[in-house]
Amino acid sequence: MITLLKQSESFKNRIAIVSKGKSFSYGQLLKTSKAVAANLLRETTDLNEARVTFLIPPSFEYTAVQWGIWAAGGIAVPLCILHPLPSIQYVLEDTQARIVIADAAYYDFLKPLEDHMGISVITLESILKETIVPLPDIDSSRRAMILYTSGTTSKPKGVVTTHATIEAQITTLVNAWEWRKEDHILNILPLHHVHGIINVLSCALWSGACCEFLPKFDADKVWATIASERLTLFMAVPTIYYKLISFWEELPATTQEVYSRAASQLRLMVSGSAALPVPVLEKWKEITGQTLLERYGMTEIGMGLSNSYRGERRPGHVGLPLPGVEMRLVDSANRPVPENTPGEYQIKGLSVFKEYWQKPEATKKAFTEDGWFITGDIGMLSDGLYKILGRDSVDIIKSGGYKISALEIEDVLRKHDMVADCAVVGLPDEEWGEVVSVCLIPKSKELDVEEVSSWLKTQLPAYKIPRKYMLSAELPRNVLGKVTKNELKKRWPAIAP
Ligand code: MCA
Ligand code: AMP
Repeated sequence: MITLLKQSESFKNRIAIVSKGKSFSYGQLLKTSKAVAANLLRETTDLNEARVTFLIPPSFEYTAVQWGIWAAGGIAVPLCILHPLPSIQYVLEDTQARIVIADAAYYDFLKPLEDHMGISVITLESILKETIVPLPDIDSSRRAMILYTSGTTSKPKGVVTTHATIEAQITTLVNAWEWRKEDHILNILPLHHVHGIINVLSCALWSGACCEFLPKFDADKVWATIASERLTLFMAVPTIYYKLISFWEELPATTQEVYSRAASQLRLMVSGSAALPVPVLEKWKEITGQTLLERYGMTEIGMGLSNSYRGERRPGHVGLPLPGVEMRLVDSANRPVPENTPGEYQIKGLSVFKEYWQKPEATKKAFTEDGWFITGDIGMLSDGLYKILGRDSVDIIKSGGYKISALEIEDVLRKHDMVADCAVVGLPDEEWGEVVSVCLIPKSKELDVEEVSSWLKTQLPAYKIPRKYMLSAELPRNVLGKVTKNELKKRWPAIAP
């Protein structure tokens, strides 16, 4: 049995999960996961890295299915509950999964894929049925999970981690942030990305702590949970802290006082997945007394750099490499750069991913010849701590903590009858970090932005839909004919309607 499951035997009577108003012990989680594994195995003794996709909101059932897939020797592929069918279908095709386990809420949505793709849509109910079979021994070098992340190619790539990678990603955080079994964390993040899956859920379960789920972020419910004073930890993206501050500011003074006092009791509040604006850090400190711990990570590496749990947390900085993470800052010839000089972060260590799923060329390109993972993030060492200055590619946008490829949105938009060409950029935004924005070159005068936007929503999830539109007769280009997106970003306020 993999370590995460094995060691939870010693917490059998502790509460592992609070979900939909019910508490579930580690004993119940293990038992249900084993039933999932048994139902998946049927006549076989080991799934042998078969990809098992699942579309289940954050919950006890999500966790039991994830653990069950691992216990049966499969590769867990969590699907995003916000994705429209074409995005889901892409993941199913790319992983060549034969089955998708669906929460009842998504069963009808997925069912047409059975005829269309020959995939089996399995109900949660049937997979949770009590059964026992012997479970296979899983070596930690085996593939465990595929998470999809956007990059500098149009389509998202599947990031493959092994059980050993996941274990390294978890243990470095458990040690650095001093997780303990008495901890209680609220998860409000989606569970198809590292932040929610590793930093919140898996670190809690590794430690014998309790993870409580809100199926979706809701500022009112988050503040009410903080006010209950049962939380010891909270982790979120900067947009969520921004939204919590906005909500707090609208409350009556007496409620503000109660909420602020309760928030000051937590032992740690962490921000990550995107740059934490200093005004957000300062405002959060003013209303809660908490200095947010900012850290830096990536789907391919787990967490890389972190401010200190016990020492200094410097605004605008991401701290130092976590234990077990080797990091260097280099110039374009891969030579280390001195302090106060911008360079690119490159990472080595046990927490680095194995490969992009069935993309050997992309995997090779992602590493230097001597095995450093090339992050594409630019930063600098300044007075003993590292900071992030930006990315080397204008085609990658971070909005609400989601990484979005401009090229993917452009490719979809170019399929629309009314669009001759387009360029997608991220424009700076206080709340979202960046907002997806598009300059459209119409095919004819009739281009209707509303119609294009509605159609796009059938193709892409809401967080990838442009919020700002501009129509133009042409795109700015350099002498080689390449669109100059930085120029477009600069021009935007002047030429947008
Ligand atoms: C939603 N809306 C947006 C965006 N997303 N508007 C502009 N930009 C966006 N990106 C709009 C919706 O269309 C809607 O508008 C309104 O906001 C509310 O939508 P809803 O989906 O309900 O938004 P929300 O629930 O408030 O979502 C905000 C959120 C969410 C909770 C911050 O974006 C989120 O969960 N982000 C976290 C993503 C994450 O986990 N990333 C980690 C990646 P209208 O009302 O007009 O319809 S892992 C990672 O990055 C690495 C490893 C790391 O370092 O952690
Ligand atoms: P993802 O591919 O969704 O895992 O996103 C990883 C990217 O998020 C990194 O490559 C960074 O660009 C960005 N990121 C994560 N944490 C931070 C941070 N604290 N500050 C700035 N950018 C961050």
